[in-house]
Amino acid sequence: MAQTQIDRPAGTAQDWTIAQGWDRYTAAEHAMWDRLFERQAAMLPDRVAPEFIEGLDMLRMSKRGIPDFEELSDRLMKATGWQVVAVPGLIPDDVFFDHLANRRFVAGNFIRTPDQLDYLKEPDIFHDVFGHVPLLANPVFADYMQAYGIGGQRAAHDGVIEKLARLYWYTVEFGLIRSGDSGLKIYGAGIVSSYGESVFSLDDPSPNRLGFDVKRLMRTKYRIDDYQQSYFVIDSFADLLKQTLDADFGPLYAEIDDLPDIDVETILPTDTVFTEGTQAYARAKADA
Ligand code: HBI
Ligand code: FE
Repeated sequence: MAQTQIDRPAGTAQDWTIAQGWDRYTAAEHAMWDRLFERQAAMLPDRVAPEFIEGLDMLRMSKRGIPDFEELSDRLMKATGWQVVAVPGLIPDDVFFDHLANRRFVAGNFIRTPDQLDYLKEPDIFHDVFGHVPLLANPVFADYMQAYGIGGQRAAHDGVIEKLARLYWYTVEFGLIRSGDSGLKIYGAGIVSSYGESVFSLDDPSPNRLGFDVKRLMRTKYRIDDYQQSYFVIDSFADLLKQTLDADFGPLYAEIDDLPDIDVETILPTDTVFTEGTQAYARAKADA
């Protein structure tokens, strides 16, 4: 996440965007999208926040094949004023924040190959579009993403960007939500786009499931190489937006600046505990 320097590849615009090149996708690439889509669509209805399914429907994402960003942006623009633009891969933090602050979501235009079905290092179009875009059709979540971008633009120095990246990680990428009486649901794009983690994050006894708290999240380390050891549960998207906007980031950093980082599996006395995880999965992996 908090990166030092990436060079802008030839052929990218000043803002790192490129043409999606929808006409260039092969039949095999479209088939890969359909395969991933069908696998997730079959298991998500009981597991995902209803707002995600509403977004999928509103954006007509069940249409076969890799979505065309122009068509997707037309629909999204009508719903919440967001657009989807293509980039070649990870882009520098400041450029990323600038896009979000202007309600543009950046998505990789490439799709994983069959040997990368369940794990890849750089986010591909399935993660970026299937995982992230449906919730951008929700007005409250759409505002949260923009607020994050604006917060990022203000977060000049590195230590602070790291804290902000943790908030993004534990909400936008790996967040859980309490959904009425129906219990915990997933909404984070990293979970929603992952077959294994869609099950693990909700059903496995291994990870902790803890109440959301902005300052706590900003101090919590995270892992990028495997399933999370702790997930954080929000009450609603409105509450997520409110807590972040109220915090206004600035004063918040000062408050937590002297406090130590929190390890991935720690439960604090002040945490709201939905599940105290066994951590059996992570320990078995560590011993292997
Ligand atoms: N670039 N394409 C892309 N996608 C991301 O999710 C992304 C990025 N650059 C930076 C970044 N995320 C994060 O480091 C920020 O949230 C801090
Ligand atoms: Fe992502």
